[in-house]
Amino acid sequence: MQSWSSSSLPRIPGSPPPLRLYDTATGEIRPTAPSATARMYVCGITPYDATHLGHAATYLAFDLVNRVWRDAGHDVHYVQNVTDIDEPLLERAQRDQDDWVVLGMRETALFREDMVSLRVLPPTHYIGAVEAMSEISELVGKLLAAGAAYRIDDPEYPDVYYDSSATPDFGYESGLDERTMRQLSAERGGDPDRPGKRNPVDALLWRMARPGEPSWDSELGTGRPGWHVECAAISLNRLGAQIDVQGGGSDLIFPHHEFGAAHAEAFTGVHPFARHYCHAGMIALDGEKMSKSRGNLVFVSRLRADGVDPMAVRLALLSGHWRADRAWLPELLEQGNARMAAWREATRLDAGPSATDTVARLRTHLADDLDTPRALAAVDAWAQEARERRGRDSEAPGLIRDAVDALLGVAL
Ligand code: 5CA
Ligand code: ZN
Repeated sequence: MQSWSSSSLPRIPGSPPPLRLYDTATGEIRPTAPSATARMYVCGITPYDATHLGHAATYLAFDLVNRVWRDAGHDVHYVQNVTDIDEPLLERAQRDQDDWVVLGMRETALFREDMVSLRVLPPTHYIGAVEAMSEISELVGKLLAAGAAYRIDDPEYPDVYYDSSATPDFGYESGLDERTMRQLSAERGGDPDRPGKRNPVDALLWRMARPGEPSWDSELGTGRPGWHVECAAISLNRLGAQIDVQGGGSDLIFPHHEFGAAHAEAFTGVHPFARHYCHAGMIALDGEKMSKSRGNLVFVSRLRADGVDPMAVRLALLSGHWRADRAWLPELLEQGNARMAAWREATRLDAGPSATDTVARLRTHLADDLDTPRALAAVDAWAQEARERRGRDSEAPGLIRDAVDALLGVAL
């Protein structure tokens, strides 16, 4: 699929400390240690509705990872998928008498526009499940051949499932007990109660064609893939057996990322699949997680249509910590607007206080598990002094503007 266009990335003098991030699997904040090329896979949207502020917050968090690595001189090989065939997409298309392909393309196009407006750097590869169909079925075939998968004993629909006992340490990513796994599996697209599975949580790899459902020919029989194996195949084939960061929202910790990792590890034998499993907190509206299925949504495209500056949206979302579950409130947007105006005014002055310390603090806070509240406060302090006409450094406003652009993705 077509990715989206990139905004420029000014180079900032000096160098940042290594990026440390919280890893769900170990429960620790640990340094990332990418080689010259950092590898990141971030789960993309299921395009059955427009991008809401929860999605945007998650993609912004990983955009900062991308920016901090680039600031440290790494190339970033970044892959993102589009789940352009899945149950929710088919259900919505049916509800609205829409064609699922057209629905997916329309919402994906809108997502790209939202990402461009928010200045999210584009992935190197932006891949739809449909266009990756043959590589996905190939991986399922290999997992079957390796004995990591099995066909369920159902003469009508002998679907293929992943055997959770195929890797010795299944469960290491989420660290959940069996009961919780089973519960989350039922809530998040799994089918723990289906008879004939070796383990109730075992995840679907290949669903044989049902009447009226879209399907694809493959050596496994005509059908369509399960959700987790899509991301495993798309990632493995572009980023190799081990990645630096697997990203997504915390609703993907289980089963999605647990199974994605297990599929990849069962195939490659390389452990861990991701050196960091990183999960953004959930954005809530009116006390509940913002979600397409609940319908309590604030759309990025709606805000744009209402004339809201996307940079204020960006600042509003970055004002909270990326891992914290947090509420979206209209006040956040007001604060984002005020901050943007203050920073714009300060960086348009002829001179200001020296920017060296502020840039160093900005880098230090971002490297510390993306501590954006403190990073924003560092820029606030500089902007305040500049507006009080303290300091005579004529280079400083330009340097702050460049640093805010490169590191926070905010164009002033
Ligand atoms: N297509 C799959 C991933 S392969 C999927 O989860 N799609 S999604 O459209 O439902 O979500 C896209 C991304 O936004 C995921 O990383 C998800 O964890 C994140 N997300 C969804 N809702 C929220 C929310 N309320 N707050 C923060 N992030 C969210
Ligand atoms: Zn995914």
